[in-house]
Amino acid sequence: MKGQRLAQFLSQEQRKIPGATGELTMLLNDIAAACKAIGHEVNRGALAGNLETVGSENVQGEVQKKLDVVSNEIFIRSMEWTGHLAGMASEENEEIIPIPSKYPRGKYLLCFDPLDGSGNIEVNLSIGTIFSILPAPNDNPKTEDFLQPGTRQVAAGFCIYGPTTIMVLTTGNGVNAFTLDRDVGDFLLTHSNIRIPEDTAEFAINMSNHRFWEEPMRRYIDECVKGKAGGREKDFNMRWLASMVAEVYRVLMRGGLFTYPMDEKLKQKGGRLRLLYEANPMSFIVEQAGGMASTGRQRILEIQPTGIHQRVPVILGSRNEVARVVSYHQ
Ligand code: FBP
Repeated sequence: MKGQRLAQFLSQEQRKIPGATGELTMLLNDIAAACKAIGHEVNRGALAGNLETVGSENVQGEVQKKLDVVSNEIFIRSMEWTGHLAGMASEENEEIIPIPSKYPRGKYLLCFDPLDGSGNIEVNLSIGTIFSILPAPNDNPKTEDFLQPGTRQVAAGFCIYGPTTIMVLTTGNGVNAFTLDRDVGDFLLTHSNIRIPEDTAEFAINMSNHRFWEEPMRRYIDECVKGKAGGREKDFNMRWLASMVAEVYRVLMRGGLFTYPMDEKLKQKGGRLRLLYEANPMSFIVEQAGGMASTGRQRILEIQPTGIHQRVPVILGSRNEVARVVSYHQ
């Protein structure tokens, strides 16, 4: 019920799964603790010197902010000792991250983007941590053991560091959200069984790429912009927050269509957003909340990954609008 502590909610959910060992429950509680620590650093911002760039570039060729590096370190150090993981993959690390031999290993793999939306750090807009949990085929995983389609995810979630810090979570039985109560230092259930409205009049896209999009996406967005004057049954509103966690959270709260589609500039790379630790966890959450997530040509969760940093086009949100975009790609 509302106000329930995250640990109590997870324990209750665990009891619904016959034979559950409690490993996933403990792992999710450890992830929540890591997100609280990252949120603390995010909230300190300039006061902790966290807004500077560190001059290095990550595997994506993106200039790293100190907060990117700090968040990545916090997540790795908070998770490696837990005994629930056989390995990790991070947006900030080129190779998979092994569990140090001094720590026990567990039966899960953890893929994560420690701080998504980092372009928003110095302008004080919402950013977040995204994570995806896969079964580990063995306790000494190689890179190819991470290359599992999103349908294999055991759990996924994100923590958004905004006016409030909110953890959104699915273990395959619906989507729930927990707001951090700073007085007691705990995540409390505030949004139960979140459902995305099937229809929407709001789309989110970076319009400056219009001339680079494929024709089906140009057609869809041009129709939305024209609204009733262009043949749609309603007029549309637009949002673009340059922070996937913030966009997806808004879609969960009031519906919408979020997309970072394929474009000419990104063709070589395969898209903007990464499959393992952005598109897959967000698609799992969106589908669990009654929405739809596609590349335009394929259900995202069914993509067979070819690399841990593989990028894909993303179109997700209110089912009827995503279905329309998919139909334009046929
Ligand atoms: P990072 O993980 O490097 O932050 O990149 C992902 C992202 O910030 C998404 O959160 C967001 O939707 C998108 O890039 C914004 O891209 P652009 O800056 O081209 O609008």
